[in-house]
Amino acid sequence: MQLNQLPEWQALGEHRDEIGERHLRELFAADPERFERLTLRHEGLLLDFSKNRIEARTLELLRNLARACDLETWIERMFAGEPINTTEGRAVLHTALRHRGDTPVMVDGVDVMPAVREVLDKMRAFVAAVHSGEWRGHGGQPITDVVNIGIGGSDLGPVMVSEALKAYRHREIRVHFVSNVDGAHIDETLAGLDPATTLFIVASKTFTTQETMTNAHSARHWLLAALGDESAVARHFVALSTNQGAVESFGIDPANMFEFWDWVGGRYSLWSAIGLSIALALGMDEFERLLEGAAAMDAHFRETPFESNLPVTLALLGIWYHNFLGAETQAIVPYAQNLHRLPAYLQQADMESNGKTATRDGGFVAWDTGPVIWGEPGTNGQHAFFQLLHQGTRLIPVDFIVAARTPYSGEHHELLLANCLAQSAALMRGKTTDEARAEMQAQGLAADEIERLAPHKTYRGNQPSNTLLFEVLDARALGGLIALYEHKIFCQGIVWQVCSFDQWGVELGKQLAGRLLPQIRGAAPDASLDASSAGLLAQLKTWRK
Ligand code: G6Q
Repeated sequence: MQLNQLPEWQALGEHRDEIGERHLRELFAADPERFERLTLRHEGLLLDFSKNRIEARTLELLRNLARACDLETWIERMFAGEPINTTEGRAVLHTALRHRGDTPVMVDGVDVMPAVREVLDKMRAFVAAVHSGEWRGHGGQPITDVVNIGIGGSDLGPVMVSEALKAYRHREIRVHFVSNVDGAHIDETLAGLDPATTLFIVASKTFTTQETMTNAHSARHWLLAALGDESAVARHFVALSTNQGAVESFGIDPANMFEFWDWVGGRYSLWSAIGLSIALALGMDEFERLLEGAAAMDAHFRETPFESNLPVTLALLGIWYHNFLGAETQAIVPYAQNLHRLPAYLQQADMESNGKTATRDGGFVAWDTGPVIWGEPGTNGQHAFFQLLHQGTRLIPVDFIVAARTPYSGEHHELLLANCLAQSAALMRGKTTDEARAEMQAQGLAADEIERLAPHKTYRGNQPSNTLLFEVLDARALGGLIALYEHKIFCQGIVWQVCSFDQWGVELGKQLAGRLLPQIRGAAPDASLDASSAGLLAQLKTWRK
């Protein structure tokens, strides 16, 4: 049945009309136990969702909707390895990559766990060899720098995690990431490196991605120009891929290929061999702790009733805002500088998964799907876009992410914590015009000045947020955090009736780039080009002469 025809959907619409714009201040004043009732815990994570525009009844209705959408069955179908990526005919089993213990995980009647463990063992041995200096470059020198060449899912997860956990990094090895086909990225990265001590990881599930292959060939050229011997490639290049034939054609020894499988989607692949750069940056033990944290979140997601299930709760809150209260975006604001790539990572995870209009059964949606995800670390965001959150016209739910303890300076951390708590409180409470007036009176301002400034000093408040408070954001906790968002996105995709696991929307641009490239290189213009593209091409040709 169409989602918006479900009685559970319609009940939510009626409920929205009933509770209207009830202010969060009122909701807190009416219930002294609101915090206790609207918090959930999992390991060293406390999710405070009390600053949301919801009442007990809202949650009940949202859970009814999730049940009407068969969410429980879909969760089981994913974990059981069913081909729920229907447009590509694949299972969706990133959870198998972090599965612990001896129980099998079956895909098409085959237990995938022995192969998963074999690749983890191979990664462990390789990381140890690089870290100990046993793995040497062509000239016999140990490796000092690793360059991961990949894009999208073969880049964003590894960069985000390596940055997030850099307090725990391996001090001897520097890890760099090159993704953009813009020559600036690879040229600037290689400029500071020594070919004799540099190892390249070519990370590409398909091993056909234009940007990655172009960068990999440039890296190969740079290496061979310095070392002058084709056989150097074997000591300076490894591959992470599902495509052994293409890896061999590039000249990489299959012994130096770390395999993964088509049931691992690109944006869910940091848990696979694609995480090799993370393991080299931090050590294999840290990488395994990341997997363990994700596995613990998987177990929580699979086994916990909706009432206390963290991913389900976050997903349903999002549905409330995006489908019933008109919010179009979701801000992700980590109060942790090292999580500076988390918003970009979640942008891909969420927007590539749920930015869809086709329904699973081949129709089109008549409701909003994936929100725009954006954000920056606090406190920096406070000095930039928070003005709009506090006094703009839009409803923007915010996820605040912060840890009680960090390995960094304590005094700075106290300030960071105070700011994080202050922002969510300010967004929730706001400041009435009367309160603004009273403040100015206390400051001794003249009456006409008070009236002139009062509107500008008024904050409407009622801006919702979640706070994800961690005891500490180490590898285990980060693994759990990423899995939490993965599952949140999964739940929303199920409710919105889209296929969250494909990304057909990125193909059209690739096709057009393929047609335009020969014209950029000098071929005659294609008469079927639209006037804007033809005009831009003509100007480019003049300026590039
Ligand atoms: C993610 C997408 C996409 C993909 C890149 C890189 O889910 O599939 O971001 O990861 O296009 O693809 P390759 O790993 O095949 O180079």
